[in-house]
Amino acid sequence: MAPVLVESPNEGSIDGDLPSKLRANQGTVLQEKLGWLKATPSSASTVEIRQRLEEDGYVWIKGLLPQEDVLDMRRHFFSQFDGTGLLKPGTSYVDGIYNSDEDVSLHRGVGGGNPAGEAELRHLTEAHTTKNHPQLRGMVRSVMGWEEEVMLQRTLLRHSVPGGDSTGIHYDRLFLRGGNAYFLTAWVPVGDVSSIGGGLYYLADSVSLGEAMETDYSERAKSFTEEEKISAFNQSMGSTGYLADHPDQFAEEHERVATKAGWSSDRYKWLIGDFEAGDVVFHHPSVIHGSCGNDDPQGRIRLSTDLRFYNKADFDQGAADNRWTKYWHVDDKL
Ligand SMILES: O=C(O)CCC(=O)C(=O)O
Ligand SMILES: [Fe+2]
Repeated sequence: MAPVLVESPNEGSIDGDLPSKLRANQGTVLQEKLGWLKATPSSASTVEIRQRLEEDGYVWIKGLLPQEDVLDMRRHFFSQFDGTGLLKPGTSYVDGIYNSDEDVSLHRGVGGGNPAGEAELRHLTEAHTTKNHPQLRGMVRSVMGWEEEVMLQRTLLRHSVPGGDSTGIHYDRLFLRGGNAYFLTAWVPVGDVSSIGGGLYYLADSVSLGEAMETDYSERAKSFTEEEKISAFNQSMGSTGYLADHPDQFAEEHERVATKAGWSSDRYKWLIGDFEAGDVVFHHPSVIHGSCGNDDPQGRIRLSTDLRFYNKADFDQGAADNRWTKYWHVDDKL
């Protein structure tokens, strides 16, 4: 699909023109169902940041990490793809511009399918330098009020190329049912990501809906084996573990639970943002989200990482999902 050209507000604000539509795999979301995510400055008080996370299910913190550190990682990541045809010839690593002569299906990364092979898999898991950033770790502790945090080793680095598939709609608990403790996700764009450039989009006010879906699932899963109960890929889920590929399909296929939870068809608003290098979005285990198709007007590859944190006290008591304490692998079925 040709890129949709829009004036990008790139201010991380709720103002600015929304794109006329958003692509998400086989579906599109029209402007009337779109809205802007709220942005919070990194100087906001802990009380305010906690309030955003509690009320909205996410808190998008502007400029938490020094931009140069994030851009160094982007530069390093793409420098490892020399000879793979991924980048447009003559462009720089840090820009990460996709070589549109390439067959999209060869460069799906983790965000839009599986990596092309072992070499790419190695690049995806090794080139990871923001995860131990002190500002990031400090923010996790202060938002959550934890003395010490544990980051799960299964950290993902996902690149999604223009025209490729995007991450289906889900809430994170679906994939981390192997522990009851609260965990916090940090989604870190590694480079700027425009509002139609493949970033995350969230269903507004959806924590309670995610929780209702999980309760409904537990009832349906009563007769499953213990192993099946915690798997997102069990007999009651799709083959990908996601709830849906795109927003309309989500609303149609989950209407029964949504109606029971008091949702009417006009309530669905999908929130997007113009993310910049240095921003971090933290989110709740039950907030419903996915990533949109990458139609970036400049052809930039969306690169991001997503990290999961538990309170060390919970972790030590065995209340975390220990299936995620190993590096990601293409066959790990998580
Ligand atoms: O980056 C993506 O495509 C998906 C990330 C995600 O779902 C998350 O951070 O929880
Ligand atoms: Fe997620």
